[in-house]
Amino acid sequence: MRHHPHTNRRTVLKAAGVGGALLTAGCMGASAPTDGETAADTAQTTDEGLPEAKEVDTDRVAAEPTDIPEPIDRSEPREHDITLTVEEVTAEIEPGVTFDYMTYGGQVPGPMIRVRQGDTVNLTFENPDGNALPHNVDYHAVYGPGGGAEATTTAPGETAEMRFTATYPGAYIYHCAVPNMDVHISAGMFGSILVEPKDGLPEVDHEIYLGQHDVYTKGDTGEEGHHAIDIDSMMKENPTYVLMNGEKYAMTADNHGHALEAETGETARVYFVNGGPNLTSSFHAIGNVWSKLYPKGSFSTEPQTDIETTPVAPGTTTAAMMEFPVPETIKLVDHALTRVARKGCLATVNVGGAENPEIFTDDP
Ligand SMILES: [Cu+2]
Repeated sequence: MRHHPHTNRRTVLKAAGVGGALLTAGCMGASAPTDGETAADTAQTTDEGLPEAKEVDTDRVAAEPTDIPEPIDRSEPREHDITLTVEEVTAEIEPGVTFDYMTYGGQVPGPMIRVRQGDTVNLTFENPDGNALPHNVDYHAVYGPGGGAEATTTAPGETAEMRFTATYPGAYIYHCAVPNMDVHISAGMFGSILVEPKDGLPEVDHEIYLGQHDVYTKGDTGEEGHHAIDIDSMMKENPTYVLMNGEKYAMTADNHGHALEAETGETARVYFVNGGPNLTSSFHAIGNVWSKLYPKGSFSTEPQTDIETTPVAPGTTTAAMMEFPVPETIKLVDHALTRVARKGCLATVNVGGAENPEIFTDDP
């Protein structure tokens, strides 16, 4: 899958008009912004003597949907040494709105782990010094206490290790499971582990990795400034944002130029993880259909075919295929559409190529 180039995950922002919270990037629990302080107050003076809005580094948390391990092409099991690192980081939900994320590997969803049924994983779990909170990881692909949560519970500065064998195939979620787990997941602590069946998966031209989750903040949707987590709205399951890959409209042409791209005649398989913590997604591709759907991420049952919308419950990864017979912009959405129109849940795929008027034309 090609996409528009971007420089790197770290995005430099002009912080004019945004409170000092941006200055705490990477430092969970750092001091709150001073009331009334703006970037202009702390602006540097240039050589020309003109004040310039201060440039602030803010981490971009949106996972690159194509930055995933290659499909597996081997017939024997192997071992994997995998390190998963917790990064608490302040980043933008949308331009001008910052939030204290908790992440695996600095991205939402966390890095996709890909193994073959029967493979063994030697996992190193790092909770670096500088983080504020204890964390762990529960893999739904693991037989064992808490899916590994007990073995990996660590305070900042601690590292834990565990080993597991992926005995059953499927697409699974992993997530933080400390006692405050809803807060940690809502702050971004979830990802996917893909356990390929022994015979592998059908070949496709593109693979796309997306994660939805719901975010509850004290601010209103779109209200400029720093947003703290709001337990009240979490209790009511009434999120401020519902996001695809951790940011409002992160995977669209209008936001960081991250629309996905494909050509007519190609195929794609989407891995879609719903972290929740609370909302079930009604996952739909506008202008397309899930030509093959692996219900609830199961690779050991026959796929369903030609499904318009599939429920994806919190704590589930699903896998689904798309074909691209005509050029169009496909919108991948939660079909509870207020979450798309107002709360941020959208990714787009730009399909280029020749028109196919037998299938669709706007000039009959
Ligand atoms: Cu956590």
